[in-house]
Order: sequence, then structure tokens, then C-alpha cells
Amino acid sequence: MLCEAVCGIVVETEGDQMLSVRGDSDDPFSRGHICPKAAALRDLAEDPDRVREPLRRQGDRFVPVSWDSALDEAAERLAAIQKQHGRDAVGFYLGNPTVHSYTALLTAPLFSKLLGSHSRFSATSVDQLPHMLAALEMFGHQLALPLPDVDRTAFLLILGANPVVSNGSLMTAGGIARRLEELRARGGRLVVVDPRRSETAELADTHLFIRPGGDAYLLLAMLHVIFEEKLDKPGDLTDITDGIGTVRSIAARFSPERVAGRTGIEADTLRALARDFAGAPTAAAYGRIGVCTQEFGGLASWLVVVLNAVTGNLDRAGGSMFSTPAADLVSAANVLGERGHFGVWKSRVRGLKEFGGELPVAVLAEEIETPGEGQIRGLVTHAGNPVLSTPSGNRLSVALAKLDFMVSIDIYQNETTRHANLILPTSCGLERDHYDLAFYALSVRNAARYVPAAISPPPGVREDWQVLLDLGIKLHQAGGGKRSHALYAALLALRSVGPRRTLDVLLRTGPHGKLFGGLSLSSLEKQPHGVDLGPLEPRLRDLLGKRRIALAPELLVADVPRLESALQATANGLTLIGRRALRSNNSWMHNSARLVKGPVGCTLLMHPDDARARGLSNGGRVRVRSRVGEVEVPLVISDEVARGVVSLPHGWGHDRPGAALKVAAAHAGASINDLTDPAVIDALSGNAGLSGVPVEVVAAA
Ligand SMILES: Nc1nc2c(c(=O)[nH]1)N[C@H]1C(S)=C(S)[C@@H](COP(=O)(O)OP(=O)(O)OC[C@H]3O[C@@H](n4cnc5c(=O)[nH]c(N)nc54)[C@H](O)[C@@H]3O)O[C@H]1N2
Ligand SMILES: Nc1nc2c(c(=O)[nH]1)N[C@H]1C(S)=C(S)[C@@H](COP(=O)(O)OP(=O)(O)OC[C@H]3O[C@@H](n4cnc5c(=O)[nH]c(N)nc54)[C@H](O)[C@@H]3O)O[C@H]1N2
Ligand SMILES: [Mo]
Repeated sequence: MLCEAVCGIVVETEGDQMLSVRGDSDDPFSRGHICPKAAALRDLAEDPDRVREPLRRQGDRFVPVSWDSALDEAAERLAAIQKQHGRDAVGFYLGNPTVHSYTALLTAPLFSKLLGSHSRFSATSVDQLPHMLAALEMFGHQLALPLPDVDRTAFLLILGANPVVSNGSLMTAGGIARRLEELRARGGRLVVVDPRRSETAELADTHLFIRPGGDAYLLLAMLHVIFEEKLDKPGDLTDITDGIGTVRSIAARFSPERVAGRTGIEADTLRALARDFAGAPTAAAYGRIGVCTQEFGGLASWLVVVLNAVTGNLDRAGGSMFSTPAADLVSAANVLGERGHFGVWKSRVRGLKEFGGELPVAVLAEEIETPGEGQIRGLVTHAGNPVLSTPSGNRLSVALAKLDFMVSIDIYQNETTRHANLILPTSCGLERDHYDLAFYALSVRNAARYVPAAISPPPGVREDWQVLLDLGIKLHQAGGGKRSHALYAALLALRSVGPRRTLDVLLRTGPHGKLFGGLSLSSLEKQPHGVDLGPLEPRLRDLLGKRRIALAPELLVADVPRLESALQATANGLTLIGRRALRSNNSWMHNSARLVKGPVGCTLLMHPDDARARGLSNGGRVRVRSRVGEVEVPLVISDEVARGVVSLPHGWGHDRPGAALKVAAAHAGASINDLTDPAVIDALSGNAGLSGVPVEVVAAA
């Protein structure tokens, strides 16, 4: 519902009153695990600040309007912009919670197609885009994302992820701390590479402090040692793998001695890590946000997969595997020929490449600001808060205020949606039925669960899919969008049968549909604790079809010189990285009193030596300054961050006028994305470089 770990919960209700939320110990996958966000589901339902009926902005106030007039106005205004200025003049931003709603996942792409605009954006380009690009280039499918087989591996190498807090990402694994403890209890080893001694690093056998952005160098140095010492082990896939020679010759240039300075890790340590990883009976390297939201995100994401492949760990038990989900979007997309694409068109102002039909969100503000044909004048947001979640949010905020028209499908009047002319509210959390369509495809064990809504939604809201489809249908009727009758008919058809039918078809035709007497929506409904579909099984050959594995795709190889030339760059000053906390979920759950109570969440962490050098004291307020902005926050001095590194969580900064979140405003904090720089991207993929921002820190006046 709001987390990739998909933990089973038991909700006790009396009518539409929720009495309690607890972990479901009968869930075979999450085994009773729960975190504070689950309890906060109740706060979402009961939050007096939720938007519970469509709102229309009049000056700086919002007033309630009927659904009919809201949808009509939205469609007419958007259609008028498209008719006058072209279809690209209306942008569309899809936020993260979209992925947590199967009904939105199954309808948003259709709305997007009907809108027919190249100005499409999502949270993908402040998140996992580099991983998807590596998958597209190596396996020919943007969603063919390998997962660490946590439950069976003998050696887990985690780079730039903190699953003990985040609950795991692109790795669905409820109760991950227990799984990591089980790994160690069976004699396995856990190594964490992170510029901060994270909660996950605390559980590890070894934690290596890395200089931000150093992962690609570290991975190449490991490969260097593996080839030099002939530790590479061709696995079962050798006959369908191309490019190993190219990888070998690239790695030859990156000895541990050469990259030690840039990674901040001694050559001997890098050598030992390579030997241990390659020598383990099974091993899995797993990299997440810390390796992809940085300047070399594409390369680092690619090299993680290469390391797994070269050591014979790709697609084998205990290594790095692919799930076989009950509703298999990868296979379905294969059948439809929709595997993803890159660089088919480019952004108007800066010329950045599209990926999978979306432009990097780092260009959103400039595309609104810059006059000319194709300038964005209208915007639709769905479940997104880009003012707090994308680089230079303050600048984006100014840009949003200049739009001719904006409509936000959202549950809150917040930092982003306050700029909308109309806010269209949907149900959320426990108010709707639920199947984790996206996350079972990323699950470290095959599983499935479908649950009905636990409570009724507020009477004035609608379901996300209804709003998306109705807006699309009305847009077409108003003469906007792509003038395709087939698309319009598809929207009408989906509107009348609903996305539940689509889910049922996916389940019935999926890999588990014919087994177990045929999995379907109704068979899942009878098993509300979920069904276990067994451990991961090798399936890459099946996913590839007739294609081969490209271990050294040209696009990635061509980016290596950029990495090599950056080797000389010396670090002076401080480098800013992000952080997540258990009681926080991106930018939108700070209105839960249960989550924000206790110690202040939005603090800057700094190493004692760096604080001393600047005469800063613990608890004092500091001013953090980057090329694009500055914020003021309290300082916490701690050796959990490496020297030269400071860490600030994202998702804060709730003091903007016009947002209507009382609890969040009382715990406002400041937004790290007022410091992150839209000019700093992974030049290969276009993903935002959120981690590794150069900053100065001084005492606040
Ligand atoms: N409680 C909570 N859970 C969440 C979320 C949340 O906001 N709160 N957000 C959800 C979402 S949308 C996502 S995508 C996932 C993300 O899941 P994770 O990727 O596990 O997220 P983080 O906790 O940000 O972990 C990233 C780690 O990378 C480190 N890091 C930063 N820069 C570098 C670098 O250059 N190299 C290396 N090696 N490490 C680096 C950081 O110190 C941090 O420990 O979490 C999800 N789960
Ligand atoms: N500096 C820095 N920036 C980051 C990150 C980082 O680690 N560091 N992490 C990045 C990552 S991984 C992500 S995924 C993005 C997230 O970026 P976004 O998706 O833009 O932002 P969220 O904070 O997830 O905001 C979600 C929005 O959806 C609304 N919402 C919640 N539930 C529902 C629902 O059920 N229906 C509808 N219609 N609306 C709903 C909320 O009110 C809120 O407006 O942030 C990114 N930004
Ligand atoms: Mo994310």
C-alpha cells in the first residue's frame, strides 16, 4: 500500500472505524513483521487534513466543487492548451505512490497515451532509472531487474542501500533485518558499502566507508582483481553471454591502487573484498538508491550486474535472480513488444534523452520556464510531490506558479498541489483493494496476495483509476489529447469493466495461473494471508527469449571515459548525501503525529573532525549552502558519517505557504532538494544526481 516490503497486516475494524493494525504472523512471506508506517495507515484514513472532495483554487484559497464540474473544467482547460500550443504543452508527472496501487498502475499508462504528450515525467528519474537502463541494455527489457537471493546466498554485498530502514527497494523482502540475521546465522557474510554507518551497516560483518559516487570505481577494481587472479567463474549462461572480453579490458585499467584515493578504500581492502566475493560458494551484489542517484549511476548499476555475472552468480540460487511473479508484467510486455526504449526523443531545452517514454524530471522546471514551441503550460500530477522530491524544488515551485493550468490527483493540499487549479482526491491505503503488482515482480521469494479494502473511503473521493480514466475520456471529448479513436475506446472499455478484470487476466495467464489449480483473483481472495509460490528459480533464458546477454553494452562502455577522467577530481569541502528514517516515507507522511513525534527528524549529520574544523557544536543550527540554494537545520555531530560527508534526509520542508498540513507544518524541517542541483545528473541516463552534492556548512546567524 505504501511500502515495497508488502508485509501482511491484520486490521481490526468496527464498521469503518479502525481499531488496530498489527503484523500478520500467518503471512508466509513477511511472517508478522511490521514497521511504524503500517500503524500510520490509520492516520491517513483519519487525517482531518486529507482532501475529501474536489477543490478549486480561487486566489489563494481552495473551495469545494462537484466532481462533474471539476472534471469538465480540467478537461476543457487542458484540451484548450493542447489545441492552441500542441500536445506537448501539457505535462504529466507520476509520483511514487502510483506504483503502490495496482489500479493506478494499470490505468495511468492508458491516460498517458491518450494525453499524447512527450512532456512526461515520473519519480523514476530521481530513483531507479539507471537500474532500468542497465536492464534494458543488458537483457533487452527495462523491467528485467535482478534481485539478490537473500534467503539462500552465502555472501551479500550491499552498496548504497539501507534496507533495515527502507525495508528494501527493488528487493521486496518483508522483515529484512531478520533475513539478514538468518544469513549470518547460517555462516554467510554481509558487507555494506556506504558513506554512512547505516542501520544496515550496523548489522554487517564489514562496513566500508566509501566516498560518495565512488561505486563504479570500486566495482571495476573488484573486477580487475577477479580477472587478474583468474577468479572469474563462467556460469550456466556463458553460451548466451557476449562482451566479457570488453569488460575484462575495461577493468584492466582500474586497479585497486588507482582507485583507492577516489573510493576512500585502501587497495588491499578492495583486493580482499574481490577475493572474498568471488570465492564465496554463492554471492549476490545488490545496489540501490546510493548507487543510482549519483553522477555515475548508470555505470554503477551496470557493474553490479556484471560483478554477479562474472562470478557465475547471475540467475542461480544464492546469487542474483529474477522473480517469477503471478502477474508477470515482463512477460506480458514481451508479448506486446513493449520492452522499453531510450533516446527516441530528447528534451526540448537541454536535449536529455527520454527513457521508456519519460523525460528526466531534472528538466521539468526549465521546460516550464523556457518560452518557445513545446513549452509546458499545463500540468497533471498524479500522486507526486516534485517540489519536495526533485532537484531544486524551490525553483520548480516558482515555475509551477506560472503555469496556465494545473490539476493534481492527490490526497493532500501540499507543497506541490497548492499550485494546482484543481485537486482531485482519491481513496488511499486501506480504503481500496490491493495487489502488489509491481513488487511481487521484485520479490526475493515468489508470493501473491490480494486483499479487499478494509474500510470505506470518504464519500467525496473517487478511486484513482476512475479519476484517471474519466479525465482522459473527458479530455478526448473536449478535443484534446491524441485524436485516436482506438485509445478512446480502450479508455471507455476499461472504465466500464475496471482494472480488477485486467488483474484477473494477468493472474490467470501468468506463470502460476495454470499451476496450483489455476491462480486467479477469486482463488487469491480465498487466501487473504497470501500464498507462497516458492523460492526464486532460474529464468533468465526464458525472459530473454532469443536474445543474448550483453555484458558490455555499447552505450555503457561509451560512458567509461567520463568515469576515467573524473578519477582525477579531488574532493575539497563537504559532500552532501541523503538519508531515510523508519518514521518517514518520502515527503508525504509527516502529517501523522505518530510518525513525527520524538526526536527531530530533519537534522544534518557531520563528522566530529569536520565540525571541529568549522567551530560547530552539536545541536546548533547550521546553514547548508550549495550552488542552487541554502537551508537551515540543526546539526548532529556523529562519526557515523565519513569525514567530508554530511547527510540530510529528504522529504522535509513543510513550511511553504498554501499547503494545508498542520502536523507537518509544526515539524517542517527543510528540504534537501532546495540544495540538489538539476544541472547535476548522471550524464548517461539523465537520472538526477541527488547524492554527492558539494556544499558549505556554516553556523546559522
Ligand atoms: N522508512 C522509509 N522507507 C522507505 C522510504 C522512505 O522514505 N522511508 N522510501 C522508499 C523508496 S521510494 C525507496 S526508492 C527506497 C530506497 O531504499 P534504499 O536505497 O535502501 O534507501 P536509503 O535508505 O536512502 O539508502 C541509500 C543509502 O545509500 C547511501 N549512499 C549515499 N550516497 C552513496 C554513494 O555514493 N555510494 C554508496 N555506496 N552509498 C551511498 C546512503 O548513505 C544510504 O544509506 O526506500 C523506500 N522505503
Ligand atoms: N534528495 C533526495 N530526493 C529524493 C530521494 C532521495 O533519496 N533524496 N528519493 C527519491 C525517490 S526514491 C522517490 S520514489 C521520490 C518520490 O517522489 P514523489 O513521488 O514525487 O513524492 P512523494 O513524496 O512520494 O509524494 C507522493 C505524493 O502522492 C500523494 N499520495 C499519497 N498516496 C496517494 C494515493 O494513494 N493516491 C494519490 N492520488 N496520491 C497519493 C501524496 O500526498 C504526495 O503528494 O523522491 C525522490 N527524491
Ligand atoms: Mo523511490
